[in-house]
Amino acid sequence: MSTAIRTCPLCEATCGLAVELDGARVVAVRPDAEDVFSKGFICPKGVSMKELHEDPDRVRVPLIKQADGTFVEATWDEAFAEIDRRLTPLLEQHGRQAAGVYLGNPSAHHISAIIYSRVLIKALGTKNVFSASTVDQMPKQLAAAHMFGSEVTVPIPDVDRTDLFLILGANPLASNGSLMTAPGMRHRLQAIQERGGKVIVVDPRRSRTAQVADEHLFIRPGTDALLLAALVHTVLEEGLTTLGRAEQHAAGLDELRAAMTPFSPDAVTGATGIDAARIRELARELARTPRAAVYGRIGTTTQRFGTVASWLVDVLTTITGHLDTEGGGMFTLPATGVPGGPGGKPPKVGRWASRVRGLPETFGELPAATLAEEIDTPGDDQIRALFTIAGNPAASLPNSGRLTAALEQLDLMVSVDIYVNETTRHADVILPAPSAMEKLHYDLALYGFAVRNVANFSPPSLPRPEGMPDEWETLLRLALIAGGQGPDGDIDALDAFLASQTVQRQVGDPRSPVHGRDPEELLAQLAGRRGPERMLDAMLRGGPYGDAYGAKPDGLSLEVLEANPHGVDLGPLQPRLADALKTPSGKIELAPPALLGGLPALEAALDERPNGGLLLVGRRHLRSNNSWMHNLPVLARGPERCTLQVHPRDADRLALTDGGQASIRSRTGAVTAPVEVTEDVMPGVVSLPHGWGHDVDGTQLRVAAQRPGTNSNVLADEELLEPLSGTAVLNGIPVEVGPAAVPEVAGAAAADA
Ligand SMILES: Nc1nc2c(c(=O)[nH]1)N[C@H]1C(S)=C(S)[C@@H](COP(=O)(O)OP(=O)(O)OC[C@H]3O[C@@H](n4cnc5c(=O)[nH]c(N)nc54)[C@H](O)[C@@H]3O)O[C@H]1N2
Ligand SMILES: Nc1nc2c(c(=O)[nH]1)N[C@H]1C(S)=C(S)[C@@H](COP(=O)(O)OP(=O)(O)OC[C@H]3O[C@@H](n4cnc5c(=O)[nH]c(N)nc54)[C@H](O)[C@@H]3O)O[C@H]1N2
Ligand code: SF4
Ligand SMILES: [Mo]
Repeated sequence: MSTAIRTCPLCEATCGLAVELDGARVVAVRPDAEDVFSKGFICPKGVSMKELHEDPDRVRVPLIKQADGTFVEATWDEAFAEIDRRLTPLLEQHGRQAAGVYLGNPSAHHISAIIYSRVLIKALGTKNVFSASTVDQMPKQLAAAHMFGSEVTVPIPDVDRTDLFLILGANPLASNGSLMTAPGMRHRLQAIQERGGKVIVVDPRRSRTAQVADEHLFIRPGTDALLLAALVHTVLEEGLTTLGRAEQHAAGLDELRAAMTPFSPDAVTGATGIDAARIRELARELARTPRAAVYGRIGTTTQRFGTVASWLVDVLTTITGHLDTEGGGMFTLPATGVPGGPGGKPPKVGRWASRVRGLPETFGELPAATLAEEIDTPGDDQIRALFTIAGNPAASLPNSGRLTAALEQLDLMVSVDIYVNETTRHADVILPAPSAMEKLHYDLALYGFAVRNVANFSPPSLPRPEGMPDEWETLLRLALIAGGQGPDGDIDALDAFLASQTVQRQVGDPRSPVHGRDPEELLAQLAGRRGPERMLDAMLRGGPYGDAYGAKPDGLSLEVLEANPHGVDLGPLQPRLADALKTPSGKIELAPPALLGGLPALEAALDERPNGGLLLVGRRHLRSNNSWMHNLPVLARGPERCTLQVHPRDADRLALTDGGQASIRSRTGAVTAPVEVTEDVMPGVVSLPHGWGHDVDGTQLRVAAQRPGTNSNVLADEELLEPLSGTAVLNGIPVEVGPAAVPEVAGAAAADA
């Protein structure tokens, strides 16, 4: 028996796991009590890592689709040869834009995918790049880029030191936090209350987090930007503005004041459903509490005013004196961070547009909601070959019906994935990744959004099965094929080139601690490592806590992390505004013109009133993970989770009964779902979780298929986009609901359509 210590890769909380092993068999997964960050917290999904590793449905060898539509097992060489045989002539004939890529959520959690899918994209040379970002956090990144100069400079709520925590559209007790890496949110929220502080939740549902909060305010879906504007308005109007550390850095306060004029608390109360006096008092509370943090997540980003709402969250933080201060919104300094300072460029947006709808690119990506039309609309540069990497777009993107049909139309589809699911069943070749237990892990992205500065590296806990390449090797092989070097290209040469590029960048950066050093000397110090290990070592050693390749012997390197399996705590967040700011002006832009452009539409929303129609919102459950962990018995058991929550008043009005079936209809489709009558949703709002609908043909998800649920993205409309960031409106979808006549059949038909 032995114990392997590793970080859970399943959500953003980065909990420490202790994996008990008997040889190569996983006996159990327990919390790592000594983890410097999670300190023994884990959730049921962490425990399910054992079942995930053992899941007989998990794909372990490459699969190639036959002419009759069935998959057969293939060797890795056969699989890569097949991809080369089909991709290379396709790109020659139709050009580089004929390839598309969708990067799914787990690819943000795995260092291999973060680093090496970029290499594949570059090798493909396509602008048709899509990811989960535009059904998720893109508005926050866009707002941050305009205000602070970089899409990763997002203020993180300093939960461990705050005394007033205003949460909008997030349910960290179910999601375990997002763009706020903080394992054990329940304890952290409790600690706020124990030190006399307060948690306030704004949500159209009384979520688990709302239930433990000191106050919960129901808000009409999609109106957070109005509420936030009224809070900003009040602070400015009542002379409560304090900039604190932002004082010498803030620009645009006058423009902001002028822009906020229409949004008084009295003006927004009718549309938001929140009492004007409460809005005024909340603004005062935020302004007078020395340590207060404002945080908005999915409910404020995947909605019609996502970017304006995200901007106003950070504006509110700034003008109440809480930016860059303890207990407020602070900037994490991750161990792999790059030096900041002046010399910023404007946000990289709008450099190209999508082919069909002409929607602008944001940070190198097109709106994921346009993927279907880019495949199904004939013409030059139509997507004919699609790569999905750790993504299940058929379940996760709006208008699943249309996207599902589009996937069938592709000339070639390659999926790097571990299941045959709603998406990968359409693939021509499925290339599996090793089990999470067989991979190294470092949260390259998420440690940049953590509530403490931490670093934790996990080596593989188990060896990979014979012949199974690591995920980064698969991605590099695909890149070599895409670059025209055939299925047997030299991965190691490409890998060495990438490492040398990284080191060149470090020595060429005047702000780097290794500026001007000899790149060969640095590379020699990385010798003996390959792939993501070498890249990570380079980033750590050239990073803000690094050993500067030997120049600072006490500094971090991968070796130091290897010697500290429970992680290295680099301390609480520190003020670092001047260093973090990267705008061209060197200022915090409180009123960037691009974001002001979102205000006329917001002003028009002031006149909206509930009209008897229903708005659909989503929700998450602790035992579910987006579209893909429903095949694990330990998580799947318990009550039905894919239910339509309806307020009793609406249930009465619509003749819906608890436990009965409802039919839910939008512009794009119709599904049925079991009804859960509950006062936990506000009248006029219904809630259905996403990521379900496992009853389609051709998947290999035996456990999930037993209780498939219904795919809420049949209802989400690919035409409803937040205009500034191209993010899909997944919350606040107009729907019609009634009792279902023929329950099962209607749901299956719509999801399959
Ligand atoms: N209606 C509605 N839709 C939503 C949302 C919502 O709130 N409402 N949320 C949106 C959000 S925030 C997100 S992030 C997206 C997520 O949507 P996706 O980007 O589609 O990600 P997941 O649903 O998590 O699916 C993960 C995929 O990765 C595979 N996978 C798991 N582990 C690995 C691995 O180690 N390697 C590889 N190669 N593959 C792996 C799984 O089998 C699965 O196919 O959904 C979005 N869609
Ligand atoms: N257990 C579990 N954990 C997860 C995931 C999962 O699927 N399951 N997914 C992961 C991913 S990919 C992400 S991005 C994060 C997301 O993390 P969170 O943002 O915390 O996501 P949710 O739990 O969906 O909480 C969103 C809340 O917004 C509310 N809401 C809906 N519309 C509105 C609105 O218009 N205004 C306001 N104010 N609120 C609204 C919903 O009722 C819901 O309570 O979670 C991650 N963690
Ligand atoms: S909270 Fe997230 S990181 Fe922690 S154990 Fe659960 S799934 Fe894993
Ligand atoms: Mo997400």
